[in-house]
Amino acid sequence: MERIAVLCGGVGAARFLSGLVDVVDPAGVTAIVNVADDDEFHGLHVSPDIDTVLYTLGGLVHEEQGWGRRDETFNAQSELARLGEDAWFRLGDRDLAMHIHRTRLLREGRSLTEVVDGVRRALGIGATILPATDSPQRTRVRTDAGWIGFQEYFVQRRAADLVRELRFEPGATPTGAVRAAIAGADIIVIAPSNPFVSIGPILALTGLRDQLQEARAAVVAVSPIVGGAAIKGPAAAMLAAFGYDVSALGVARLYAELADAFILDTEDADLAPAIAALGLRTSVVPTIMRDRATRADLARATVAAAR
Ligand code: FO1
Repeated sequence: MERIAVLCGGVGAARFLSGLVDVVDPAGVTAIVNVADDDEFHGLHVSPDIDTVLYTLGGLVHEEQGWGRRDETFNAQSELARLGEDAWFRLGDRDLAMHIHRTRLLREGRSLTEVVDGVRRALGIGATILPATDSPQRTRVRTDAGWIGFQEYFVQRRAADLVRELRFEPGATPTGAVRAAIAGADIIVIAPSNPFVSIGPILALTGLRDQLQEARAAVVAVSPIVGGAAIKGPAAAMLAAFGYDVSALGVARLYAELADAFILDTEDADLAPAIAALGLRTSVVPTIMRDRATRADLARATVAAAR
């Protein structure tokens, strides 16, 4: 059984993982998931990227939206708003059960790693799902309105501000389980997630970048940018704001030191020579994950690129 560790953000990574567990033994797959998007709402600990991965692999996700539960209702949220609570971060009734459960266990002293593993088992998921860290590591975003929290930037202000600077709570360390997954992996994948706010916090964990560089496994990165646009979210705007090409080549430059191979979309085939010139093996394949078949094809191409 091949052991595959995948560095993950939310929606793009979750869709990628759903294809991966279709084509390899899920028991060999470990998702290492960003937690710098985590925040507290109504006194509850919310872990958006972790939950997106859990709901997707558990078959519970709202497919079109990419996050949250399908068949969701928002009765509790309406009542909270009636009581004067902030309601800009929409928490559904089914989703709330997850946050209540997680918050209770964290308050009782369990680690996020333990909590997520319990949920994974309850949802019948075969792959291992690891928070990248059990330390607090929240992203702060500097905009012209000053420093704000990630969800304030992303959801409340609809990612409309120009991002001047990003900071992750310092001192966060990868868990022992994350370090072991990277050390033991045959293949390491950087999922098609935002390089700055999803993969960036994982790479910022103490010692993690060095561990990846020293890993015996091939590292394969999948571009989240197709035809100069992000499939979802503010990755394109952030590439521009930080002075990178808004293209798969811009992403490849960010990962050139870490990765051995790079997967880009057929639409961007003309960028392959420039990416190869960075020292990366390139694979040009369809990367837009429309349905189960295209997700599985992308996963197969990614595994093949590692060999
Ligand atoms: N994204 C939104 O755009 N609006 C929301 O109201 C919202 C609520 C929400 C609740 C729980 C959850 O797990 C995720 C939620 N998201 C929402 C998505 C999420 O915050 C972002 O997609 C990620 O943080 C970016 O990876």
